[in-house]
Amino acid sequence: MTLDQDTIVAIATPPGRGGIGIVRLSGTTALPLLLPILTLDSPPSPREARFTRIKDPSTGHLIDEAVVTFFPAPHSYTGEDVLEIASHGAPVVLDFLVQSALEAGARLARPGEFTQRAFLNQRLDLTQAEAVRDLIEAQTLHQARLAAEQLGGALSRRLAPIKQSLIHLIAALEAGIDFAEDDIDVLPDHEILSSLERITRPLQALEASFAYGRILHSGLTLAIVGAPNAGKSSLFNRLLDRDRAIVTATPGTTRDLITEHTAIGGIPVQLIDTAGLRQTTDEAESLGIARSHEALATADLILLVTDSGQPLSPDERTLLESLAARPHLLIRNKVDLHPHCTEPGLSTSALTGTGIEALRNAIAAQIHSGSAAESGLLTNRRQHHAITQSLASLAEARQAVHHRLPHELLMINLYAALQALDELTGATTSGDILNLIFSTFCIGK
Ligand SMILES: Nc1nc2c(ncn2[C@@H]2O[C@H](COP(=O)(O)OP(=O)(O)O)[C@@H](O)[C@H]2O)c(=O)[nH]1
Ligand SMILES: [Mg+2]
Repeated sequence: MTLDQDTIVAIATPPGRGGIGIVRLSGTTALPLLLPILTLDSPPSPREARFTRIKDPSTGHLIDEAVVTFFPAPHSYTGEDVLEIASHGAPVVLDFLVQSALEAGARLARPGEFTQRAFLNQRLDLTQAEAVRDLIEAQTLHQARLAAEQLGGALSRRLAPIKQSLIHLIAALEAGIDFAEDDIDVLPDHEILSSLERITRPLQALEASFAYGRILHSGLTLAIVGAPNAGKSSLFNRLLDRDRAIVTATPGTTRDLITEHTAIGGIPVQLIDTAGLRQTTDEAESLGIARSHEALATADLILLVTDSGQPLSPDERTLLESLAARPHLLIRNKVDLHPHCTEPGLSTSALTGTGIEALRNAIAAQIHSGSAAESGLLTNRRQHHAITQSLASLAEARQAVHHRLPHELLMINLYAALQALDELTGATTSGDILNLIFSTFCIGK
């Protein structure tokens, strides 16, 4: 993918009316293109906010007041000359600015093209470019913080020493191959294997971070299951902070899955209320129960709600045992009726609110468990794919050493492992992958 020389223009603020709207231009003619419609008596100094007026050159009429800021290359977001005009956020004014730039020779920016140029001018690597999108799309402050870390290069920094070790190994082996005739010792196998081990171990840790990074990035699903009348719908409403699901004293009220979104511990959570699990001859209810089982099978986290007034039923015991290997919480609800309940599990009262805060904390703890303040996580499939590819090539490399295959074959695996890491940050990526990534951006970013 190569950089084109066009100057691009787009409205950088969201569609609609606002106090301020910003039009952004990037490219060598970013500044001169719009000078004719501004009333500046001298060109703006670099990175200085300058007050100006916008006029229609054909009539001389004033249209708006604005603040312009000029960021000369290379110290700008894109690495090119960038001009930002902040006018009042009237769509007609913003359109006039864009139209004027187009008539003067700019072209409309494609979605994500500003960030794409930043990448092509090496202002950002690919993981950082993805972080720009994640930051814009963040639903919680926690996600924004994670994206900001990645924008700051957390993942690239974590990767750098691993990549460096791999390059070192390749260089050592290349030297061994090139100078073989000159009697330079090739690396002994055990040293190659221990180098491979030093590269593989941190990559495996990185790969494992995807389980948590994926949840941080996209949120998780939490299914509330249990026997009829245990208080599932009441807890669902409590966690949502509103009366969404119907609550009655009649068992079998909830017959379909009810799904709503909330955030717990800074993570977007898709809450699913389910039909109570029991034997029934009612057709609608049994279809609902089938859906409960599906939700139970696919949820990232399960709340098993039980009545604290009774010991666990045989069905509840079986269900609890089947959840042993999965993230789950056992809830003993209706403690307002049974304040002396000493059964294991989290005591709650969906009626009075007792224990709900503790439940939220327990859910947050489950979500964040085993991920102590790790930074530089893999947060999307593209990144995860690159790491698994690299690990697969390293495993082949290990096999090549074990089978005492010629070093030329080992090298092929090592280069493949390096290339996969390059793709993660975008060092040598094909245009197709790039287009795919940037096309998911919105225009003006
Ligand atoms: N006393 C008391 N009643 C509750 C509590 N949670 C739910 N209930 C009542 O139990 C009945 C069933 O509640 P519901 O949320 O519909 O249970 P579900 O069938 O599991 O969804 C309703 O009459 C609720 O008002 C609680 O913590 N304490
Ligand atoms: Mg219900």
